[in-house]
Amino acid sequence: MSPPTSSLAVASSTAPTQPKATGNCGCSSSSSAPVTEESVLARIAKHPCYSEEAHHHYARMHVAVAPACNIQCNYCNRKYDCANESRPGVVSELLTPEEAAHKVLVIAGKIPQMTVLGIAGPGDPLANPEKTFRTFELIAQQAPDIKLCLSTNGLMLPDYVDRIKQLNIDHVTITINMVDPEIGAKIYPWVHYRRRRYRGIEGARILHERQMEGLQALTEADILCKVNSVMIPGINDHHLEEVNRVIRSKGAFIHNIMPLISAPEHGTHFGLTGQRGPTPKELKALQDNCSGNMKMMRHCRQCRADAVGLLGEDRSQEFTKDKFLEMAPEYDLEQRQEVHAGIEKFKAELKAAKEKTATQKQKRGPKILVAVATKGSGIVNQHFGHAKEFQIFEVDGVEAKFVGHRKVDHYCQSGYGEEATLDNIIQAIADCQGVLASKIGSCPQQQLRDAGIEPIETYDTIDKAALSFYEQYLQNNPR
Ligand code: CLF
Ligand code: SF4
Repeated sequence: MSPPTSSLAVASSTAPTQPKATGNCGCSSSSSAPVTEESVLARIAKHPCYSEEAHHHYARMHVAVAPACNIQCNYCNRKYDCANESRPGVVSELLTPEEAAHKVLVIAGKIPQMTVLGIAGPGDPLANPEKTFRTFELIAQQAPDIKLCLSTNGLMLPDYVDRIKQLNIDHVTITINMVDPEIGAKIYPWVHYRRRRYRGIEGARILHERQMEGLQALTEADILCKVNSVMIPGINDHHLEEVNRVIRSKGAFIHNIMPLISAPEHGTHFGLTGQRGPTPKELKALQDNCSGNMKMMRHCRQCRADAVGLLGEDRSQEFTKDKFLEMAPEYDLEQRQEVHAGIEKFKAELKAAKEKTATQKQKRGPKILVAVATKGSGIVNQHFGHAKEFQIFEVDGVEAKFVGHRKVDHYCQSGYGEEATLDNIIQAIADCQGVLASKIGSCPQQQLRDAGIEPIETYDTIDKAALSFYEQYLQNNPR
């Protein structure tokens, strides 16, 4: 089995399980069509953020058309992109809606597996409504198969739900870090609303009320809503379980709890005052605690406001403004549909192979973690030394479940292995029992073994390779 194109990425299967939630008042959504699991699956099947499976195969892109913001978050420095959906310390080139549309049409031709256009900054898209909606309008007219996606802090959301619906924007993210304004006051120093600036609890209360109103309105309009929450130890880490319960009750589709990334050089309030982010273990524990309540996103890469490509890769530098303005738009609906059909066929083959393995192996054993070097398509297909991240799978003898990723500096620099980098990689995957890659040099192999991580060279589907490693691991380490 080979992936449909060499540049594609892959899949483990996490089906959405949420039927439409009922509102707080107990009444069900006012949407006329009942939301069946199948219809929701179809809506998210090509969205790499809403579907973990899709993120191995389909790409997204962002256009940075929205510079202004209407609130202040303590983890944001306004010189950079909105940290609600981006890594701090990243600056995107600002585009006009027309430039943005040109960029989308160029990339739709060059990366046909790009299925989603998101607007996520560099400020708040709904603090820049004309530029944001003009961009969406242009794309809807010229590239009708591209899904439209919007990310907002939620302050102005209730005013725009009708327009969002009209434009067929089916995916909206709200960043909700609290449902208690007292906690909110520790995250948001001020909120600018209807020409007035509100500080402290008063501002946080307005933001909270508007976020809840916006979420409820999205649910009633049958728009799939993802909620992002930034986990800030000592401030909202315990509170996020309550946030999770509330957003579920109001109909959010998926919850993405992201770690605070905080460093003094970012110049943010939290960075300068020494507020730490959570450890991977703390983040996973919170995600695990919330996962019984609703579908959790664990594959977010906190990308840039001008991100391009699969979630695990960043091709934005291939499409800087000076470059893409020189390129001709090559949007070709037929060619894109052919590529998508190839991806769907490959996904079906992967699924069948996975189901076959699962029926053969029915006894679940103790769980172990395995790190995987992959360029996508659900295959172990990357050299250990070239990996900029390792995907982490929890394996129990029956299935290999994606549970997160660890970013690393790649070990192989100009053809030579870097010792300090290898130490950092080993630290990043220290809780894994094995690492799977298409090639691993003899030197890193030895050091990985010394650290208790078994190196495995293979080129196979992740499921098959991980389950086969599991068997071997249990034979060598009987419990
Ligand atoms: Fe972009 Fe966000 Fe839409 Fe995705 S990103 S606007 S929902 S298309 Fe995705 Fe990036 Fe995480 Fe955002 S990985 S930061 S969740
Ligand atoms: Fe920064 Fe985004 Fe918060 Fe605005 S909403 S202050 S741009 S992180």
